[in-house]
Amino acid sequence: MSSTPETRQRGHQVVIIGAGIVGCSLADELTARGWTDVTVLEQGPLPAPGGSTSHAPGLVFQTSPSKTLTAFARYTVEKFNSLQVDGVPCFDPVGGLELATTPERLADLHRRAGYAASWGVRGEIVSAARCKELWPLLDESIVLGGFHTPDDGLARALLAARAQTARAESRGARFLDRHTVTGIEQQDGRVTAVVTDRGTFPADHVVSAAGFWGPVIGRMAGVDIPLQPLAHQYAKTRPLAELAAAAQEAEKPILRFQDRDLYFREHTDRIGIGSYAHRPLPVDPFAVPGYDAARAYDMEMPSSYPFTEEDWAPSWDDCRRLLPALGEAGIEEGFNGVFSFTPDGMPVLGESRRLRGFWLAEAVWVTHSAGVAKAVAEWMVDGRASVDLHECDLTRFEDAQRSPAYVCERGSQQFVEVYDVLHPLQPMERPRPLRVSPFYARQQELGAYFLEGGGWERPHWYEANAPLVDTTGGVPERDAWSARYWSPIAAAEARATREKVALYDMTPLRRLEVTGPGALGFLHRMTTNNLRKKPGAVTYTLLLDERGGIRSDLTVARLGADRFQVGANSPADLDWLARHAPDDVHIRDITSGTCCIGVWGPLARDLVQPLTRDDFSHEGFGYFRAKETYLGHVPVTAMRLSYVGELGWELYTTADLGLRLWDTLWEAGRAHDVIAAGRSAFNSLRLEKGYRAWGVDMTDEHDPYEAGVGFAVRMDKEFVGREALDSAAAPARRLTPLLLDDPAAVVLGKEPVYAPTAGTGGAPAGYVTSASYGYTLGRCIAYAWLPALPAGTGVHIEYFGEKVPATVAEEPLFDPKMTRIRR
Ligand code: FAD
Ligand code: THG
Repeated sequence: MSSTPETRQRGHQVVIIGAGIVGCSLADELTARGWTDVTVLEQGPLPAPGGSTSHAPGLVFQTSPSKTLTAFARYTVEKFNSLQVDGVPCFDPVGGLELATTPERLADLHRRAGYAASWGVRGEIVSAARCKELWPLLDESIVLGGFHTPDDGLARALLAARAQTARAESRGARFLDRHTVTGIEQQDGRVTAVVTDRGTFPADHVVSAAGFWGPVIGRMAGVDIPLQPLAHQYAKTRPLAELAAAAQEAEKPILRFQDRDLYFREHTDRIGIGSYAHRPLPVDPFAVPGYDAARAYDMEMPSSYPFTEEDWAPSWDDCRRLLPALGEAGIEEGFNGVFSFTPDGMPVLGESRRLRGFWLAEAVWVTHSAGVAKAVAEWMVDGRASVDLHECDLTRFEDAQRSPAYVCERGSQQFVEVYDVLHPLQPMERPRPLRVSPFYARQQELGAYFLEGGGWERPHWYEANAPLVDTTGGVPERDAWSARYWSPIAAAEARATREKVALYDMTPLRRLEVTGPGALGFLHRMTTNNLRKKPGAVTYTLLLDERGGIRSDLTVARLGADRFQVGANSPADLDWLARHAPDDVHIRDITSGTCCIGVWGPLARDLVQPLTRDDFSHEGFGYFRAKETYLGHVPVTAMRLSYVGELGWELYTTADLGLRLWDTLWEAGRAHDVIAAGRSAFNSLRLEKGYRAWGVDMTDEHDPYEAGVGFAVRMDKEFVGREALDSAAAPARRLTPLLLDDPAAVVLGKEPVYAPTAGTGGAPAGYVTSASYGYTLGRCIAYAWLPALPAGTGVHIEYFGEKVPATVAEEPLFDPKMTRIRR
């Protein structure tokens, strides 16, 4: 191969840092795809180099609230089931059993059974007696029930690493142990080589699969890797008389006792016990040495610290309570093993924006390792993975979420909460507040109930609106779970928006400024709708990838000939656009320096018009138009659109003038009974209008037609993804609106949906994406991915194990003629 810079940029020379389970799996997946020029550099000795993989007890519980994580785990199980070394299989499908000893946990297990069904994992809720059958050592008198997943089990992580190493080597990969990476070389924003203590290795692509050493490798590359290493206790009992006859390494299901933050597995006649019950034990990755043969006598592995008895003691009592036989045996050995935690508990994957060719495959459990490796290999080779990765994409962290202080605090909290019963809306408690809009003081005065998203404090409702609550029974009572992070005030705020006017803080909505002579051509080519409109036009349009999958939905406002404001979703949008932008286009994230208020409701025009000399009439300021004007003293960019489906405007200004804008609107609104309204009402109103939320209702796994946003696609122009849509088959599945039959019933999202004619072998036909009570409709709305079903079809949604009847509805559910918005 010639080594001119041009060809090198397109080369496939890969260096993987780290030969733990992730590095080895990735070498296998890359070489399987024809990228065979792969070098794996490992500081420790193979085959047990001393990272987290070297002592992982290998429990694989596949079920997770995340569809993507569950898909990773399912692939890992499938793959490890097919691998063996010298006749020893890499996976033991002993099954999994999660126990409930409290009613809250039992309810949560039903919810987890729902996730399992939604994402395709076999599992059933079982009685305490059945738990005892599966695990005879249990004291079933403290058990209320369990969740049994027969396809879960034990991964032999080191063996699986070896099996995958052998396959990768047979295709040309090389594994070099005792090579410590000390530097990453780069030129013009691309990686060029990896430096080790034993020479330099040229590379077109470098993947950091260094486990909890990730931040150290990141620093060499100038890239933040937001993970926190924490030690976690694992211990083995002495041999148990009850297991003396054991012939296998393990026979009983892997066991979780989440109520006491414990898990268990068999090691032939011993029991292995892991605990998350102790205080977080953060470890500084910069202070952890690599494997050192000379020190191996006092430190077996760099990732294994001495057992701290005092942290173990309280858990031991819990262990004996659950498994009384342990009392006789006692603990033989234990250690504090280190692995990675991220601020949101998800892996960190993808190519750095700062350094092209530098990839991360970090913070990955054994459970997800093969799935992650497959996805990253697809991403590197094909430009995209076959599953939606937005929850794992390293770009998801905002600047304010990458400080070491934040990463440590949140990572430690993830450790604490690993087994907690977590409500889908439950925010972390610290560090808060981190990001606040300029209206924060006013929101506090109005009694805002804040939740957190993307580091932002976001009002969900305002106690000040409590007097507006309908006490005549208009809003049904809720079960205890769905009543959390909810208030009937949301209903009142939704009604006030439909009847009068409300202010919504839209500041966290991501805003990009796109400027330059090439801006129009660039945005037109990158997105699906027609953007060749005069300044003043706003367009709803889609970002697709080459395969026609929805990367995002955007609003693009043309504010000047060469000046656009883009309303976007995740930080990945900025990354994607910046990657594709030619030199004459400049893209800037202006979210933090600006703010936005949505003024929506039938009285919005009466509120805003007196504040400006500009014409805000329907004729003077049409739907999906933008104007730069003044409201009182405040320069604003006004856009006439509304995610809640009412007349009104999004009003943008700079952060310094935000408070003044709020006060101006508030004063002018008094005459119209203006209120401030929160996200809870907002989400209800947008679902009534059928507006999709990217990342929840649709992702890059979906094309625009099945997602119901085909109206934003213009096939008479060129755009990224067009070819794929040309050949797209008629959609077999659709994002389908459901209305729950019982006006008092609610669901929350991610529940399985069963349809009479679809789904096989008792499997669900699909799953819910978003759900909210529709206060105007008087029914709960649930959007679900389902096979095409005619309106009127009866289905049922499983909520905490209960079958909740629902009916396929016709879209949009509210104001189909758009009479409320276009007037
Ligand atoms: P590692 O296995 O740590 O591999 C990274 C490699 O990179 C290391 O070998 C290291 O030597 C190498 N490296 C680092 N820096 C350099 C450098 N500068 N130069 C060269 N090489 C370098 N997960 C589960 O799914 N189920 C479980 O039951 C489970 N239990 C666990 C119990 C304990 C006690 C612990 C500690 C972890 C457990 N985990 C479990 C987590 C799991 O072990 C890890 O998430 C996983 O092994 C990480 O794999 P990895 O390949 O990313 O990292
Ligand atoms: N405001 C702005 N930008 C945004 C959003 C926003 N970008 C990201 C996200 N939200 C985009 N989502 C939508 C979804 C629907 C609409 C606007 C943004 C919408 N749709 C109308 C409809 O479907 O009938 C109009 C579509 C059209 O006329 O083409 O209003 O909240 N600034």
